[in-house]
Amino acid sequence: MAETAAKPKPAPEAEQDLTDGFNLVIDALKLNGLTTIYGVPGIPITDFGRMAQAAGIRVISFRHEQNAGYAASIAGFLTKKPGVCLTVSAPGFLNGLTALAHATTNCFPMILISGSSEREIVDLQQGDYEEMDQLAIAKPLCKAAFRVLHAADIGIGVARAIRAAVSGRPGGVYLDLPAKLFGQVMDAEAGKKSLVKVIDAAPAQIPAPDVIKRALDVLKGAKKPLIILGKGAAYAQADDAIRTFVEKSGIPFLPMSMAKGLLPDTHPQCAGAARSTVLKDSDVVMLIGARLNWLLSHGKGKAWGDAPKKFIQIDIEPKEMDSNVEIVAPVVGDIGSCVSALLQGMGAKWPSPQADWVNAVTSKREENIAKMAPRLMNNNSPMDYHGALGVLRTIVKERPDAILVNEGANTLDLARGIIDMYQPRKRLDVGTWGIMGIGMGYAVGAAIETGKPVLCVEGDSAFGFSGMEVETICRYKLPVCIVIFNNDGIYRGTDVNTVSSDPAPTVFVKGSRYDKMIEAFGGVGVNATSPDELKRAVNAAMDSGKPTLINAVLDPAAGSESGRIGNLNPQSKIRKN
Ligand code: ADP
Ligand code: TZD
Ligand code: MG
Repeated sequence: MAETAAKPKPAPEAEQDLTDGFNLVIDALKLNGLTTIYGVPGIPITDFGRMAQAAGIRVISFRHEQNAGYAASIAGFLTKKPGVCLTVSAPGFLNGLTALAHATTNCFPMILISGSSEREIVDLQQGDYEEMDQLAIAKPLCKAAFRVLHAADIGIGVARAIRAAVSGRPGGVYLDLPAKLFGQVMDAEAGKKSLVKVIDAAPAQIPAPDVIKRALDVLKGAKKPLIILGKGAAYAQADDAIRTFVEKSGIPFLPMSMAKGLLPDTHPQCAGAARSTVLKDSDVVMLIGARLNWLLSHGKGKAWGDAPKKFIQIDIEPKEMDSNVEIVAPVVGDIGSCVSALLQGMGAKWPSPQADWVNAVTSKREENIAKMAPRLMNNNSPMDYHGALGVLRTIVKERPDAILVNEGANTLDLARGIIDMYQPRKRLDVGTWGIMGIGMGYAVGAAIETGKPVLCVEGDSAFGFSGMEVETICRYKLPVCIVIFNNDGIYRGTDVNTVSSDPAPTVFVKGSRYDKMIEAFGGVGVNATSPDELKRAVNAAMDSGKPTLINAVLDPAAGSESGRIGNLNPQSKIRKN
């Protein structure tokens, strides 16, 4: 009888333990310690997100891929491991691509993983769902781009992506995973063996002794030396070596924006408040993880004065040397190894720089700080930038481990100058491109990666680029306090269009209440009209850790066009109106 008959023996392949593309990608990421994914779900990666979450990967789901990408990029900067962003094909991929290019430009390690459509259809351009040759489009915008077609190659694909992202000069890597790959099945044991745990992903690059000697000789010959610390120095996490080197040398140092806090801005050698003086008057400049790009006026011209200058540069990228001016002592290697070698080469005694130079820098700095001080204490309502930033400056001083995210024009330039930083990698901002839109992505990434409270100081325009992610911040209950410097527009809220009823291109709805936005998602909204109110609201937010958005009402006339970079803003001399 049927029910008593012995069951047929299962076919050998059914007994076999199987895995597939979904599982292999998850296993490959986990094996390499990549345990957070920032992204937006959809075909073909919806199930992947669920499975990754079930496998213990933290999956942070955003409202727009660009913000997920920025979160991944800043995760890379903060951790030295590639931040992972996951998107769907064509439009999702393109949304993430801006962030991938941004990561590459800023030298942050990041991997953008995008699902893609069927190769056979894409290559014949037959109109597949979300058809796009993503690999070809990504290639010129990142450091490396790979596609995996066989499940057995997933381990190698992920390993190559990791290595490309973090070795040498860090940057963005694109990994293309076609929909069909996820479902490909293979033997579980063979799958496991195919995975690669990347060993020594970012090998130390040690400079030769003669290179170190050359650099120290130039430094020793200086009368007015200057050290410039860039975000590469912050990224390198060689904090102790850098601090010891700077202090032992006695040389004034100038931190670039995201290098602020590597040594405290209140350090006696900090020349942040004497920037124009040290650029102009120095005779030897040592760059540590900073490029001579537009942010440093390319190392020449008016900002650098007429006196001849010698440049020493420490960078992991050999091609960076002589990119703008001659580098008389190139030191190619990783900052940790280079600075340690310099320290060793300095020996037990190193001559301090000449007292008149150090004193000149110190007195300029004290003078500028004293000039600024009274402006920071005003309690004007509506607020101006100085009144509002004065209270935020004190709050950051009292909470030095909080992370500051900052974007805007005036809001950026003035906050950078006014808010002192005390610890490394606490200031995250618009970076090399001066990009608007990093705000909420960075806030989420920083909160997730560090568990620290995050204070975002945002221009009202800047905030608008990523504002919808306040829902994400509320959904994940992140300790993020957003302060919007609301001056009714881009640079100022006072422009008027005299020829039609349309508003001028730089202004927004007057008196907007951004604080209401976060209330829609259960967060705390506050409207602050004076520095006192602002201070109370920020402190309450930082104490409670509750997602908070403070609409800081600024005088619409307070800002200036393009903030501090008005010199880059072309203006017509033959305007008709
Ligand atoms: P900033 O904008 O702060 O001036 P940049 O982004 O222009 O800084 O420069 C950062 C530099 O640091 C890049 O040229 C990059 O190659 C370099 N860099 C990044 N990480 C390291 C590292 N670990 N060792 C040496 N150089 C590094
Ligand atoms: N788009 C992108 C992606 N990046 C940009 N930098 C810009 C546009 C141009 N832009 C700036 O350079 S600053 C800025 C824009 C639109 C906004 C400035 O207004 P804000 O700040 O409200 O953020 P302030 O305090 O009013 O100056
Ligand atoms: Mg504004």
